[in-house]
Amino acid sequence: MVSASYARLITLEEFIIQGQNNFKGATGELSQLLRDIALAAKIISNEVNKAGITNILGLDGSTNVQGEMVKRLDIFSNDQMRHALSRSGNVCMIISEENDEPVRTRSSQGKYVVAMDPLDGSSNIDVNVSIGTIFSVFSRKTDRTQAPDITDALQAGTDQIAAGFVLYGSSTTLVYTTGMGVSVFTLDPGLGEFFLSERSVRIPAFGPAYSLNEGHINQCSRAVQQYVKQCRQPDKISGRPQQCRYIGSMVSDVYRTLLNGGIFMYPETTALPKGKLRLLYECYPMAFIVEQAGGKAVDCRNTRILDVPLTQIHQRSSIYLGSPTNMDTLTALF
Ligand code: AHM
Ligand code: MG
Repeated sequence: MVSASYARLITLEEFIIQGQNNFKGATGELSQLLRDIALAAKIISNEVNKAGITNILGLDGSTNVQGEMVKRLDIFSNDQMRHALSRSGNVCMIISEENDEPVRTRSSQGKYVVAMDPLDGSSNIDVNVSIGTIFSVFSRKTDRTQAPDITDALQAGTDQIAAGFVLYGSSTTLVYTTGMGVSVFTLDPGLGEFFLSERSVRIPAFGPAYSLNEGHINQCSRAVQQYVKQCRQPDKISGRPQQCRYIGSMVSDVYRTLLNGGIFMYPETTALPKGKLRLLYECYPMAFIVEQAGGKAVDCRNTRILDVPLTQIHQRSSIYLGSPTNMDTLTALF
């Protein structure tokens, strides 16, 4: 992506500062938080890229040549994100897929709460499939003079002030929104610098693909079965059947949907009546990003994901997101 002229490229740092300058009353704390996340992303990216060679060297849980126990990458990513988020003192609480309970940082006066899936899709590492980090940022509800509590953790999707994900793929890509559009950055691994690759991403109004674990189709609702059946027929817009594209790694499937359009679904099934994905740190942030790009995101009741109430930090939800036209076709069947 980065070729002859670096001069015209905007670094993540520059972009964050520009955004901060355009926002009256900004204190710089959110900017610092985004920088901290970017730092953790670089460290995780570096480690993910070494995963294959680590396996060859026999470091996956066994003792390595330096005598250290190598942690699984998802634990490593959780630790890196936690360290990064604790650096600046701006985060008072972290909710992670890897931790049963919300974790209070040492900065009890910190202004923000971050929910995250530090390494989503990690079961795909062994087969070299793209994986990612998903995050969601909230302002705390409690007063800064007191310790954060569960009300800080259980916030509404519409309370998110920023959300994003990092995709560790053929390149490392950081996608985020602060509610003013979606921006994409690509890591130049040689320089260790994220450069702006796309600003104000818009999801195509219609896309030619549907994405779900079709192996579960017989366990899905009639609406989903009917939609998939429809996708297999030539559609009115392209005259061709839709493509089925499913990586099984949410960050990758959502990123493709964001850029190329289409629909991504993780429906409720008879085996998983509440769906599989987690509302707080998978569905909320992806829904925020997709909406900011002009798309839609709902659950199986056609409730906007950002309006689905959160009652438990690890709560699951069904999710359907993507291009408005594809989404309207699906939800008409609900
Ligand atoms: P994880 O958080 O344990 O990695 O699980 C989430 C992942 C998503 O990335 C992906 O969309 C989904 O699980 C795939 O599930 P399935 O294998 O059931 O299709
Ligand atoms: Mg996950």
